Amino acid sequence: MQVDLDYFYAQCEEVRNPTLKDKPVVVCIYSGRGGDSGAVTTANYVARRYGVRSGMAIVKAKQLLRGVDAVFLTADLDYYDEVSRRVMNILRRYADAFEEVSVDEAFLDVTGRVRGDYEEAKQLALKIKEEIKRAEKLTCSIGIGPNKVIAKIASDYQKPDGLTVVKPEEAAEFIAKMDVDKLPGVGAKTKKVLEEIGVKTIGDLAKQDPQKLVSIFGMKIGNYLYNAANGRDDEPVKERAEPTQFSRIITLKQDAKTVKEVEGYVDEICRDLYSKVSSQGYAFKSVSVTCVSDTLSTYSRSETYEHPLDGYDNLRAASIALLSRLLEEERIKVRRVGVRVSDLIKKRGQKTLYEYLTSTTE
Ligand code: TTP
Ligand code: CA
Repeated sequence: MQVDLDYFYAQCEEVRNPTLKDKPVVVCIYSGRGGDSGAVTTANYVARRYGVRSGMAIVKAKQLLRGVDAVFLTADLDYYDEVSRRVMNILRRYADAFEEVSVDEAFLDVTGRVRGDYEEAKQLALKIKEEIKRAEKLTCSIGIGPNKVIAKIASDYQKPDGLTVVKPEEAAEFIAKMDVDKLPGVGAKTKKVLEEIGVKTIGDLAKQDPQKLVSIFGMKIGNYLYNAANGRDDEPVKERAEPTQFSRIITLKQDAKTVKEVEGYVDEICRDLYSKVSSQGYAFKSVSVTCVSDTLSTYSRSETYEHPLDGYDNLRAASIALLSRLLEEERIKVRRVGVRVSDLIKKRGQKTLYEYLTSTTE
């Protein structure tokens, strides 16, 4: 089951101020550069009818809503986090295994408690929706399916306040007519490559020769695409007790195009991240750098190393190398830059470098 809260930030705002409900509500992050510089995080469905979307410039949203009695609010991320934590605590109780995906999305493995029965799963989903409504006054959309890919697509299928149940035998047909980018993990780039080989819908993708997909995308992604398009996916719902990553992102004082201009920010982020990661006793094998452009598109580059990295200098060097690659390949104006370390390795006590490497490569 996937549970996804509807128009989350904006709905949180409606909850604490119900008089907003019938008006277009737009939740913004202002860039701090004065005026209306900044972006829309999300909007309620009333505002969406006017064309307002996540990621849009605030100025654009104001144009779309000119002459309308609309409400523009500054995002209150602490408040949304607090609501999120309470909702997640409710959801967790309904799951055999629980995976929090983002602030407003989670996977619940309910197979055991409904004994694999889809009707029972549906009743459980209705109960969950009711409880979230009663406790937090929030609506959500739930998708139920035989695996995470189908559940995710199903939760997006009817929104807001939706409930979509897809049985195993219906899975492939349910997704076949959808555009290929409805498949989780298929972004603009993959979509373009697929278009070049004549794939527009998920059904087109399902009919491809899996070998051909592997030759284009590599083993892991090629196989994923082929199986997922056929409604198959065996990724488990993963509990995340231990942290899986550490990250930080900051907004530049001025949009920038070169590594030199962004370098100082990366230093600051790496220093901060490294102190967090090392104080909690982790080393890491993957580093990723993300840039958000002036048009609010997100670009990332990441690298996974054979042996764990440790040390501020190494983190900084890896981040700068990724940033250089990104800025060379994408000619963008950078508005925000972030670094993430993941594939964390718990360091047990003080080990020599040798012990360390052998303990993590067995
Ligand atoms: P989403 O689940 O993508 O969107 P949503 O909950 O606003 O709307 P929907 O009803 O379609 O599910 O994102 C969850 C929250 O994350 C969203 O409320 C605000 C935040 N967000 C951003 O800050 N920037 C973005 O570009 C997006 C897509 C979301
Ligand atoms: Ca949502």
